[in-house]
Amino acid sequence: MEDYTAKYEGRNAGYQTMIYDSGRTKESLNGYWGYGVDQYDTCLRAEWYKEIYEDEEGRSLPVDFSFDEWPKMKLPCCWNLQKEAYMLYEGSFVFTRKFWYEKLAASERVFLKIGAANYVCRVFLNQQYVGMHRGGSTPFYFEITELLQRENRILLTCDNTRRSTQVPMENTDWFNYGGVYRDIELIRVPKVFIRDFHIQLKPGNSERNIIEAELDTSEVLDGTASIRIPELGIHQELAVRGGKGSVRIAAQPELWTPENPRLYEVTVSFGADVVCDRVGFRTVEVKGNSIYLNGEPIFLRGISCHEESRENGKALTQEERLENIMLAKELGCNFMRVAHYPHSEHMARLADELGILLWEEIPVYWAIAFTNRGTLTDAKNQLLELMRRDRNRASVIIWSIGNENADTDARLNFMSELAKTAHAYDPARLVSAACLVDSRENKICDRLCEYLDVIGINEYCGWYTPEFKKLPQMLANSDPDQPVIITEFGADARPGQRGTIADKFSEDCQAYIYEKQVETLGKTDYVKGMTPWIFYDFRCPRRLSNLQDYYNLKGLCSADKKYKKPAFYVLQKFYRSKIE
Ligand code: GCB
Repeated sequence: MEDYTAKYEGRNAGYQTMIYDSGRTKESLNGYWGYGVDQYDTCLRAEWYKEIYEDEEGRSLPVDFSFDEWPKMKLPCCWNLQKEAYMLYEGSFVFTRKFWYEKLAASERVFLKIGAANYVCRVFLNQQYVGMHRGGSTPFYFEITELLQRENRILLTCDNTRRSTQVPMENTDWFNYGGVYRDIELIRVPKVFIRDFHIQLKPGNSERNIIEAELDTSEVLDGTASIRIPELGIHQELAVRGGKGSVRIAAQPELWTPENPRLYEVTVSFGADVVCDRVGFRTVEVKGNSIYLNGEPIFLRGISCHEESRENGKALTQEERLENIMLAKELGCNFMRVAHYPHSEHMARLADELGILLWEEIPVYWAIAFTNRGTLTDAKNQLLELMRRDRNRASVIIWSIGNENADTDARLNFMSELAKTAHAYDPARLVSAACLVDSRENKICDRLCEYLDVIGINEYCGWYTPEFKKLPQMLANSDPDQPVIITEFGADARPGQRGTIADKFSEDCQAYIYEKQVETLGKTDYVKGMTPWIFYDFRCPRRLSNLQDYYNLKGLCSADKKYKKPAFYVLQKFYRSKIE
């Protein structure tokens, strides 16, 4: 039982090692990879990646792997859905393939990007350990320039074991899919390249006529970058000093809104490097109990959503994402809470294109190891990776630092630090968390609120809290200083199951609870939005009744999204009434 992982603990990819990749050409390593189910982590223990087939004297040695003859799996995917035998497997898989590399420019540098792998992923290239990443839902990058040859063997170990110190910890109310489930890509950049770029409408500027941009280069040097936004007639120079530069540009962009999701092509160049992005300009702020988008008060007509489909688990196709947004629009939404962990970056890009505001969240869920420093480092890193990935997305207006965490001292220390981190990194967006109601006082009273711009509240009056009247009482008892979004309410309903309003798991009971909820919440001034739980039914290992059959049935739609339950129409009617 030697500590076989110790030698693989260094070289962690994190938010600091991310590179700006928007508009860059990417060479896909998706496709068929050989794989082995490595339940005992023998690849790491026995260093398979070194591919030692002979001893020093040339005598052949027995090996326990067959990299080139292994069965193949098409990555990215969730392994659980590739074979029945892998459905409930939690542990390590080894993935490997070969690829060719042709150097195109003498000084080019090459990065490997993995969009997401759940949860610990280690990367090996040509018999060398490259590095590791922790966190199941954010992208990570490694520079591999020095290790590349003409023919390359890449090997990934991916371990989705649930652990008490991880983020999330062992116990969640969703399925723990395993796999390398987002794109795997190579990115070539010039020797000196744009490492990071951020652009936005200056917050707090009531005229909305100043665009701010900042840029980091890969080396500490001086030079001049240029920013072009042709549709605004902008061609602006930006002075780089010591690898950093920022600029303010007078401009009058058409503002991005859900109704008019106007995006502008932005091209940035520095030396031989060019990146580009499609960016919307808008402001979001809070004053008193209200939320303002571009200076106009807004009610957030939302819905919560997991990143899941019946066929593909978390590895959604672009069509499935599009379907989700279109269905949310049909419901009358202008807002989605993409819970409880970062969804794919393609989701935020689509939301930008199609006009849906987003609440993005990290999986600081329930009682994680709040006293563990390593856990805080991990959570902070996931938060910063998410923010760095999506901070040019106009659709994203709220960063959520967690969900349903009991108000203890340890949690307050942990999460207030996350809130401060989020505010410091991105002062232009709102920071929130989905908080619990103080059940003893039956009111909104959470010490974390002081650190938040918007208070998220999960309440299940009519469902887990059987007495519905507790909801109006709770709302009357509360006097929050900030706007409140009811981030969860809901009830389970098995698709097609009819009954009385008192019959749990019937559509009638669910629809009735929705009616009572929207009626009550709609009358409460400081409630400035809601994201009921949840869009469609989802796989959940905690739901073992015969009716549930391992699904959480709080969806407004069935898991395949083909069927809308009556509660869908209740919410739709309410949202329509909100569009004045
Ligand atoms: C909650 C959690 C959510 C669960 C939901 C439920 O409060 O935030 O993750 O799935 O309740 O259905 O119980």
